[in-house]
Amino acid sequence: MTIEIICQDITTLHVDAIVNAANSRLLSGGGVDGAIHQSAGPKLQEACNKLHGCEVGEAKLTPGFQLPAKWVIHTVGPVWHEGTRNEKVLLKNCYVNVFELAKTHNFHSIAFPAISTGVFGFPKKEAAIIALTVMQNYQHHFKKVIACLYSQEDKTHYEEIFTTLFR
Ligand code: AR6
Repeated sequence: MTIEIICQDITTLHVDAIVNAANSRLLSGGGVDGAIHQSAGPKLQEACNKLHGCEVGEAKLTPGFQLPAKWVIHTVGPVWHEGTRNEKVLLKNCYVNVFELAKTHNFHSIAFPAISTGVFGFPKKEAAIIALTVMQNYQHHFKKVIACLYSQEDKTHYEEIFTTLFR
């Protein structure tokens, strides 16, 4: 099985690329973004500053610097506004554009956090369905696709949704 669902700090993973749930200015924030910048060191922000921001749903690449991951793919998830602002399509675009970028660079292993489900308030179930559906569509291009959750509860939730979608 190419898709692995794990509960771990994404900054500890030895993969080709980890995905950052960033903001549109690519300025180090809180959550997983803050953790990634903290572990990568200040060169990550310098690299981000050269990218001229990132639109919601887009994906941009930097090195991982001091991270065990070689690369960071930054994407900006939508802020949840009760589903009134095309949030589901925008979240899908994040996963699709990250995978397309990863394919271009021939990455073999990639790990995603649950984009938009923290500060940005996207409902976890809907976000998991979108994430796992796109992962399923792209997994054959990769050796390993990791859904990296940050609590045991979120991991269990993902596993249940995976089972209902694909088994
Ligand atoms: N490893 C894996 N997952 C994590 C980690 C970690 N170290 N830390 C948090 N999570 P969030 P968003 C999970 O808020 O909702 C930032 O300020 C967390 O439990 O990081 O897309 C940015 O600069 C949650 O499930 O991202 C943006 O302004 C998931 O990561 C804004 O937050 C996403 O939560 C982006 O908000």
